[in-house]
Amino acid sequence: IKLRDKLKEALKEKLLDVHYQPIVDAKTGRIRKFEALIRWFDEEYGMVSPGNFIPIAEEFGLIHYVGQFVLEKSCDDLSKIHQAGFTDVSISINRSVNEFKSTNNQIELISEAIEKANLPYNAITIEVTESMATNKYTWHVLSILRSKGVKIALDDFCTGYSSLSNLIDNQVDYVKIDKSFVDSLVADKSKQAMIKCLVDLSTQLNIRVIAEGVEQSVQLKMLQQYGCHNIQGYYYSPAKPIKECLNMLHGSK
Ligand code: G
Ligand code: G
Ligand code: NA
Repeated sequence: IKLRDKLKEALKEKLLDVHYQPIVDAKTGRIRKFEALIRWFDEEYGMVSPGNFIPIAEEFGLIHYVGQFVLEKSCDDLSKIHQAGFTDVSISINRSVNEFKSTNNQIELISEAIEKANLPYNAITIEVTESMATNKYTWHVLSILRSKGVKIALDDFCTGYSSLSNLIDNQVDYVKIDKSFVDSLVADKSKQAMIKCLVDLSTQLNIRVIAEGVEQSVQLKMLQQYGCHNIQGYYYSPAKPIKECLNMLHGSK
């Protein structure tokens, strides 16, 4: 309850921030995208992890405000990146299932934010978890956004009961391999075979594969060898404030 009130206050006082983690081209190491990750620094609790407060925001009806804040800040910061000349860089935004209620019009809100920032629709990717893939209304909304040019990423793939039909039946542009899977890759031959297969299938379906949580060069080499398209992880960088992201872009030109 206390955390809920603090979150309300943080939203009101604009104490939340968004950091961005680079997603690079596996072959060239160049930055292709950034994932927007919300950050909250509280005087009393210090850094509060979104893993802790997103569920609270969901439970107490605050997720909509969190989502809108991240959306507007991300569009704003991406237009700074484009103005700096990096017009082929895009941003990925996380959305949770409760944000796709018919009462809060995601199509309108997302379209408005993109147009207000003067961005092309394809500069924004919406990340949804695989567990949301079975929600019909969510996919209805996502397919309309996709028809306008917004990209869709299936997050946390290869956790729990992943189904390839989620890739085939739903129209997605990216699939993100979860960190837990990447962690066990080097030691596990069957997982290596699975990644290879997933990359081949995705490539045929015109879907790009993003490996998450890559920390070691041995993991990177293996993923490169299997043809994985994009890499995200501490090997390159954790999420950083926009100013540092601009520096990173200037440095990797
Ligand atoms: O940022 P961190 O690295 O701690 O993220 C923890 C979890 O919180 C991730 O699984 C991520 O998907 C989720 N998360 C981070 N930012 C957002 C956000 O803006 N909206 C939603 N719905 N989830 C987020
Ligand atoms: O599930 P989602 O993609 O939203 O998760 C993103 C989360 O993973 C964030 O909390 C982010 O900080 C974290 N993360 C990203 N790369 C790495 C990494 O290489 N190592 C670790 N430990 N966490 C990572
Ligand atoms: Na994500």
